[in-house]
Amino acid sequence: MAQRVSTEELTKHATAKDCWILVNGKVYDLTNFAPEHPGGADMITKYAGKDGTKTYNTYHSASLIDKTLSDAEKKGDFDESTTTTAWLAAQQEAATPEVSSDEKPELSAIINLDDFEQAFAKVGAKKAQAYISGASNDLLTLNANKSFWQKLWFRPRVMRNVASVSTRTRMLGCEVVMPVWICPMGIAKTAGEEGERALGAGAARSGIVHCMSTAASMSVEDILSSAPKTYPFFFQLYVDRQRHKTEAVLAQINQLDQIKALFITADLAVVSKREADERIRTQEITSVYSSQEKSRIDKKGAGLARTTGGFIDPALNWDDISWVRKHTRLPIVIKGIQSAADARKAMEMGCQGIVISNHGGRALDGAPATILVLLEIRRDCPEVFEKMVVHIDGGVRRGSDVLKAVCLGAHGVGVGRPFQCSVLYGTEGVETAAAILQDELETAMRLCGVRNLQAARGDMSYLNTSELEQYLPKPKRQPWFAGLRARL
Ligand code: 173
Repeated sequence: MAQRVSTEELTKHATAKDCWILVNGKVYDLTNFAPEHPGGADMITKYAGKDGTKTYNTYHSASLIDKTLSDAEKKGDFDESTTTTAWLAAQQEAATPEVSSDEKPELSAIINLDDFEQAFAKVGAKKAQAYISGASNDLLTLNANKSFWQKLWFRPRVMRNVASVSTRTRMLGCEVVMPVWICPMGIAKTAGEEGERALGAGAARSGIVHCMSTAASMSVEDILSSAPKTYPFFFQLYVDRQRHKTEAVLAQINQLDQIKALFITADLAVVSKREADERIRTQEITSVYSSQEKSRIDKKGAGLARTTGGFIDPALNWDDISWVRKHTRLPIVIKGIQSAADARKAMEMGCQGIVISNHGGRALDGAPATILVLLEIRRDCPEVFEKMVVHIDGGVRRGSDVLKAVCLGAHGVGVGRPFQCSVLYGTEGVETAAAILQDELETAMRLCGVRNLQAARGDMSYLNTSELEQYLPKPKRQPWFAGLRARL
C-alpha cells in the first residue's frame, strides 16, 4: 500500500455505493464490505469519505481491517498534508459523542462487583453502557437472576477449624483457583481499550478461565496472546446461518491447544429486544442522518446486538450436535439450558456439559432465574451432575453466590457484566474483580464451616432451599389444562 491518497480523493468516495474511509492513517474501500459488516452497514457508510479511526478503534483491534480486506480494497496511506480546515471540521461532527466528563473512581475505592458496574455507568460511553448493562424488554429475568440468589439461604456449621480453606478445583480439564469463569461477552472493547485482552490477561493472572466470545472485538489469536502460551481458554460459539463459516471457525479452533472447551450458545435463536440499546441507536440515527436516509433505516431502531447478531442461525437444533461433533475435538457444552428437560436432553445427546443460563436476562424476558433452574435439575434429574459438567451464570455478584451454586451441585459459575465493566480499568481491573470474588468466597466458606469447596459440591445440608422451592414448577402432577387441551 505504497500509494498516497489525498483528502480530495478520499472525499470523492463519500457515498454508500462508493465508500472510502480513513482508518489509522490508511484509506480503505469499504463499499463491498459494508453490507456484511456485523455492526450494520450504516455504522460504516456514516464515515464514507471521512475519518472513522476513533469509532473503529472503539470496537476493533488495529489488525482486523487489514486481515479482513483484500489488497485491492487497501487504497493507500493517507496524505496528511492535504487536509483542509473544512474537512477537519467535518470529522469533529462525524465522531460519536462518547465518554462523560464524570470522574472515574479510583480502583482502590472499588470494593464489590456492583461498584464496577456503577463506575462504568458513571464514566463509560453511553452507548457501551446501554449495550453492556441492557437486557430484554422489561428486565424481568435480569432482575430475577440477581434477586433469586437472595432467596436461597445458608445453614452454617461452626467450630470446624477453618484457618485454611481451599477453593481449588478442576473444570473441563483445567486446574483453576476457584470455580469461577468469565462469561463470553460481545465487543469488550466497548468497555475499555484493552478489551478482551484485559479479560484474558486478568483471568490468567487470577487463575481462572475466560470463555471468549464469537462476537469478540479482537481475533482469537490476539486474545490468546494476552495470556501465557499454555494458559487455558474456553470458546463460545454462535452457529452461523452459513454453516460453512462455522465449520471454518471450528477448524481454526481445533488448531489452538489453549482452547479447552466449546460452549455452544443455545438460548438466543434470535437477538431479543434491548430497549436501552435501541433508544441510543434511535437518538444517534436521528442526529446523524437526513430524514430521507432515516426512512431507509430499520424501523425498530435496531440496537447494537440486533444489528450484529443477524448471522445467528435460528434453525439450530439437537440434531446439529452430531454435525458439530464431526468438526471439533473439544468437549461440547450447551450454554443456555433453562429447564430440567433440556438438561436431560443434553445428557442423552452425549454432551460433556451445560451452562444453566438465560444469557444474563438478554434472551427471553420472563425466563426463570437461573438458580431456580439449578434447583429444578437437582430435584428432577440429579443424575445429570454425575454425567456432565454443570455450570451456571446469571446475576452472580457475590462469592457467597458461588458457594450456594456449588452446594447445589454446580461445577462452575460464570460471571459476566461485572468483569466486562472491570475492563474500564484494564487488566488490573479484571484481576481486582477476581480477587474480590475469591476473598468473598473464602469468607463465606469459613463462616459456613466449609473447608474444601470440591468436597462440599452437591452437599445441600449447607442450604435452606424452602423459600426458593415455592417458585419451582410442579412437574409431577398433570397440569390442570391437560384435559382442556385434549378437548380443543
Ligand atoms: O447478548 C449479546 O449482546 C450477544 O450475545 C450478542 C449477540 C450477537 C452479537 C453481539 C452480541
